[in-house]
Amino acid sequence: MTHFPDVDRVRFEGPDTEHPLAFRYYDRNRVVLGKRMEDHARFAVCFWHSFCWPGSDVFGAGTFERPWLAAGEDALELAELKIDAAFEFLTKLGAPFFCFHDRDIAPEGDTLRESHAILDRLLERVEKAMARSGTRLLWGTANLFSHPRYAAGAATNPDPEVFAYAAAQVKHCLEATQRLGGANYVLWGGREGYETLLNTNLRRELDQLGRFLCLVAEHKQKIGFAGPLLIEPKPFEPTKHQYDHDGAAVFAFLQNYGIEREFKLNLEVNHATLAGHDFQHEVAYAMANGIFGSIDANRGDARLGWDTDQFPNDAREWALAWCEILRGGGMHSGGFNFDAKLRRQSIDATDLFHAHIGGMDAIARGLLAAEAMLADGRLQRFVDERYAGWDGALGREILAGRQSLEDLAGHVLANDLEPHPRSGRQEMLENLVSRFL
Ligand code: XLS
Ligand code: NI
Ligand code: NI
Repeated sequence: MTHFPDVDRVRFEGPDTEHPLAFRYYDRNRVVLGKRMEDHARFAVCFWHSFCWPGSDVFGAGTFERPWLAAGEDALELAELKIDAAFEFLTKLGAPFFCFHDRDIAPEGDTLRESHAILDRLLERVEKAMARSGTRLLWGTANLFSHPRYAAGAATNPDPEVFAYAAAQVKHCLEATQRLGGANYVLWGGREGYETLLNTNLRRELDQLGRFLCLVAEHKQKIGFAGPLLIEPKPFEPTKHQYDHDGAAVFAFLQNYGIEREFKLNLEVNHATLAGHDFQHEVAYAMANGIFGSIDANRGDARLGWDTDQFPNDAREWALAWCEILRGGGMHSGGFNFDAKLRRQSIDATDLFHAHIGGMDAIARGLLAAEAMLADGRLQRFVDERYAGWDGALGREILAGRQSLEDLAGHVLANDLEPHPRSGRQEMLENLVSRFL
């Protein structure tokens, strides 16, 4: 049985092809800076938006007709159908990875024990599909935000019984991720935040979240899960104020609880936008602090202030992000997860292909541009020269801590020194970037 009869395996045909369902830039075996494109980008398809979300929004019902989302059918049979459809899609698209929440794969049972059992059983089907297709798991995560029990948060809930329930769910999902050979495990603080301080004890909630993350790190060590734990920052939505605001806030939080070496970041483009940052900033900040982990590659809309989860299409943005990634040493265990939704009117199953192909091509094109920019070297040289003074005698003395405020005052006053401003050349540099696109 096929769920995508209109599409065969998606192939690379180059920039000039007229075929709408072919790659123009993503050529998985092309070697870029000593590595195959596939191993650089490590693309992943997500279960939740692509196979669980029916095309609903706050004003209206689902618009997609997907056999595996049919209402009133046997929930387990539908779950199996969904797994089959997802792996047919992954195989035809040629994406090497997928990502899932526990609840994307398995419907919730009447008790947690039952939910665990349903998930374990369905994972057997997932394991077989992975073996058959050669698809790997980029990361797993527990859904700690959809069920009404989590309305007031999971770890940051005022009720410790909810904390315990969330802990049990994460324990099971981390172990399931390990069972599937997952490369990372993600924690997105879905409702770890608040709506109003009128009913919130912020100090307590921060300590609860810190304790929760310590427990997850301890369990990871205990079971020997090999990949990194990743936190996905987001400033708001669903709560008005999420604690994991952005990369810098998460890093400070982790340091406060002494666990900054236990976690890295899963950076989402749309979340960076919501936090008021360029995505490139979030990547650079994470790289600078040794906490870069992985990427959720969905973009927002410049005028809409929410997580529109659109597929990426801006190669320039990706070229700049790739420069930071490549300079920082590459993706390691991370990858590019399409945590992205079709638009609600894109109702055909084939639209899933158009969306992912476009996203993979935009990111691949960005990679090729970044390769050329790095090989050219002018951008890097400009920055290096701009800071060259810090490699000179004065700069090194300051950074080594051998200059007090008095020393520095003496240095300037003794010779009446006046520094000479130099142009930052922003427009020239922007023009230079354009030449590579
Ligand atoms: C929501 C988040 C979510 C996480 C996984 O905005 O992006 O999809 O990636 O729980
Ligand atoms: Ni995400
Ligand atoms: Ni998001």
